[in-house]
Amino acid sequence: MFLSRKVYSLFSQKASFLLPKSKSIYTRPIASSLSHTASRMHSTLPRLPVFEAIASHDRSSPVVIHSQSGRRFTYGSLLHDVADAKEKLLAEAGRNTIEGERIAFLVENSYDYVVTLLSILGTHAIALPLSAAFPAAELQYILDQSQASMLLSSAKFGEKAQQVIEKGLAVAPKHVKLEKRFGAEVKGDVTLEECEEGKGGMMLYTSGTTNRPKGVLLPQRVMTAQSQSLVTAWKYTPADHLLHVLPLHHIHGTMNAILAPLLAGSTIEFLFPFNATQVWSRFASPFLPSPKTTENITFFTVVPTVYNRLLATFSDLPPETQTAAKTGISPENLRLAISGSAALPTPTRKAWTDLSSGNVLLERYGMTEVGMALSCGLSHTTRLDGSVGFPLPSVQVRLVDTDTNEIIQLGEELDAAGKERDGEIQLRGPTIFSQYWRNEKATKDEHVAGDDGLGPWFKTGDVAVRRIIDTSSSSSSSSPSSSSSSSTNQDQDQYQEWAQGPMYFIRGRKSADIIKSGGEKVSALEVEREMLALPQIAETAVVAVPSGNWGQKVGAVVMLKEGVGRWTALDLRRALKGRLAGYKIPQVMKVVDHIPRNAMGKINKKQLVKEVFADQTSGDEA
Ligand code: MLC
Ligand code: AMP
Repeated sequence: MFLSRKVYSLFSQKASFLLPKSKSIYTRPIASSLSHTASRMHSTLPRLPVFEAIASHDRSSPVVIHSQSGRRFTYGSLLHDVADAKEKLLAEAGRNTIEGERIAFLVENSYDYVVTLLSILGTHAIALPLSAAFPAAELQYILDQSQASMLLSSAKFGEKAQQVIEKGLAVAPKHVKLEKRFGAEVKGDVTLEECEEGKGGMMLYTSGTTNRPKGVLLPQRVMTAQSQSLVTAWKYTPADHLLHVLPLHHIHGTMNAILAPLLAGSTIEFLFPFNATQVWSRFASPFLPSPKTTENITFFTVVPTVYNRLLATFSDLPPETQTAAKTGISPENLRLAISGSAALPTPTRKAWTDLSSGNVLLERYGMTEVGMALSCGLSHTTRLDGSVGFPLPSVQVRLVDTDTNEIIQLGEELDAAGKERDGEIQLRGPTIFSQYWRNEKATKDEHVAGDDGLGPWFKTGDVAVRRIIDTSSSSSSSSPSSSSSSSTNQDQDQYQEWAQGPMYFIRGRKSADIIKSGGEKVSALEVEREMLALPQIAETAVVAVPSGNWGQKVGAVVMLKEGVGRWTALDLRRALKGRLAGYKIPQVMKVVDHIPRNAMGKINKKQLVKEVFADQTSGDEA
């Protein structure tokens, strides 16, 4: 099956600019750029939509900027570097094809990361980005479970990669140290060759209802559908300049903040790891009396914790930076500020609106398995407090009553007593993942058959209500207490067909075993598993403790083994370091004599957290 036109047709009206304008095969010579690496005279890439899009953008336009050093790279050099990296990858593999193989990589947030990701897609392999912040044990689990054939590393993470593969793996992948790229010297042409859909894509590991993370396979066509949906909805353009502060082993940092901007020809500026003062300086910079750059940030997409941190540190900035930063984040300059991956607290939303003179955060809802599913619209009248908006283009959504298991039809949002009906969000369409890697059971368990012959639905485990709200006026609000949406004189108050109709409001998750801390998903079962391996712990329950700054904190209720003396949260954190990623390690711990269980032996975690952590729900509120 040929990939290209079929996928495009879904979006042909709204995103027609994504199509290359002229030739069907891209052979235009590309202008030279400052560089050190000479590219091959003639190289090829498969005609995947992402490469067609990159090839169609202005070659001199910046694709990546390293914020700290100011180094910049163009779309022209990107295409050549990717083609070159693809050839080198195949040469390292020593095989004609690595289609469908998992190629893991440890590369810092940079131009090199973008080149590496795309070069893997260029071979029709499956790109598996890893986080260098993970301890070796977690990375080893991922490499084993995915059966990765290669582990690519940048110079910065060469040692870490070596340490990971040295021992403890069933079969070690081939370790390949990547050369630093400086932006290819563009000498010849890059030809896009017709191709079949292939077995390539991206795989991201996510924690969930099982005690070990699962590999979520996003085939190339799913990646295309997800990123095109976002380009249509949020109207990324070549004029957009995105400030990127998120990790790159998650859907938020990759799909929303790399692949979608690449499709549209936007600029991605990396400033990682997140540092609130540096981000404020960057927003402020173009508006200072002596600016370091004149390019203002137009697009920012982060988790609520990042907005909390920014708000908490604003008053520490010098007055001149404060004034300039406020201009930088005003609706006139920052076109779109998005919040997602966890619920946006009302005080955070309101404080940002006030500080930015009316830049209302756009909230959206997503998941590794599905990319983005729901989003408020560009029009400020559709950004309601507490709402995650409407189904994004090409996404089908239904709510299934959590009490009766009935589909909540449109117009049936209230029960007989007039109470709102909670429903599990179920999704289908071209943006949904294909499988949990080597885990048929989980894939099957998380889907439910449709009764219309149009395919199964993915059960997200998130619970929402749907409300019919009049968004036609700028004073719409979801509740009497919510701040009204102020419209701006920007080109934002525009009609978007997909952003109409009833709106969704997330209520929580079905499972108490999934915790969201600072936008990171944590499986309580996974943490319990590691804790029970410690010699001090007899029994434990890991729970979500409400937190203003983090959304939720990982909390542990612990029964110690007999004879264990004083054992504190610090001891626990120390013991788990090296076994679990830092954000999974409980931030708070309570030692108890007894953990109550019901007749079935189950712990009611929602109840337990209220009893045990009653005094922990405040104290770090934003
Ligand atoms: C870091 N730490 C955390 C944490 N992040 N603890 C709990 N929860 C978190 N999220 C711990 C570290 O282990 C470390 O502990 C200490 O805090 C400081 O670490 P840091 O690296 O300096 O972290 P910090 O800068 O504070 O990071 C906070 C953050 C980061 C909010 C910037 O967590 C982040 O980038 N979160 C976003 C994650 C994300 O992209 N999620 C999207 C998933 S996709 P110690 O003991 O070592 O000092 C998804 C779908 C969708 O959800 O809809 O988008
Ligand atoms: P992950 O598995 O890391 O991709 O996290 C996905 C989960 O994040 C979803 O299942 C939701 O529980 C949560 N999530 C994402 N966006 C939002 C949001 N805007 N509001 C509330 N929860 C969200």
